[in-house]
Amino acid sequence: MGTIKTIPIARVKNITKETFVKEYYKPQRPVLIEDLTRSWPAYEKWNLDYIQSLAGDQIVPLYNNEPTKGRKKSVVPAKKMKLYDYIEILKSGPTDLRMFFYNVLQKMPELTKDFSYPDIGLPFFKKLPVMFFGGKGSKVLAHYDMDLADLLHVHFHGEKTVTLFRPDQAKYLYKVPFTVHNLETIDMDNPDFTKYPALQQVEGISVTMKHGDALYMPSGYWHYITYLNGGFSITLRAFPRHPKKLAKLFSNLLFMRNFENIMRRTLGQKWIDYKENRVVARLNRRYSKQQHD
Ligand SMILES: O=C(O)CCC(=O)C(=O)O
Repeated sequence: MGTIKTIPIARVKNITKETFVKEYYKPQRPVLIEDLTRSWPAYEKWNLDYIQSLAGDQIVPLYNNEPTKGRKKSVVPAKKMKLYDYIEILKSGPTDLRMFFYNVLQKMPELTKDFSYPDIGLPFFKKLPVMFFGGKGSKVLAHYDMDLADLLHVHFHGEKTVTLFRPDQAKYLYKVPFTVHNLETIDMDNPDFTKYPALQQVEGISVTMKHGDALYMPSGYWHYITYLNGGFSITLRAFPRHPKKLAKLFSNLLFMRNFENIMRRTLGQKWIDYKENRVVARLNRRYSKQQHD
């Protein structure tokens, strides 16, 4: 067992649009902006009680850390329950139940009054603010967002640690082919370097987010997340404009997930095992060759 190598993230306050674009957006460097949301009504209002009071009756899909097996689709909810009941679980202690990509405009449009899109040079797509919820101890698998958006991710109520990886670090992360995530058997908080030695080479950037902190994650950056206690986040996204990235975005959205689901439906667990064994063999072979060169 071991620990992933990380350096702390850059942190700023009072950042201007010019500085953000020059120092972070253009060079695609992540940064934590500590005071960006202080003027949002959400900074005072948003907590788990408030969300419960607004939308507690909604039935929501919840996901856990169990890998989906066999012929099931790659993303299927573990449970469904009332949002009120789920938030009670979040308040009461450890759980691996998470909710993700909860569409604010469709599900809780009232919340749009409580935040604004900051004028920092990111061309925000205002039709898709989405929320994420997690309980103490829940973990988000290392992945990058398949739409390759630049992300502004703001956390509320509790604390969570986020570890980011530049896109060029993917070669050490045991990415599963035809997905955007790494192997579900890897615990990035306590990785097994005997089974997955290439993880010793990866370099991450780490941050603990507190209520109201805004994290800029550049396009294609990998991230894995551990909730330290129950809380929730909102992600605002800006789509890429470069033709090469747009082509990748469309291939990811139109082709990759459909292909993966067709292969799972037809070959089931054999397909999953084949891909996973292949990626482990390939990365471990390369790692051991590098050690002997
Ligand atoms: O915070 C989470 O639960 C997941 C966030 C995430 O993966 C994202 O915003 O892309």
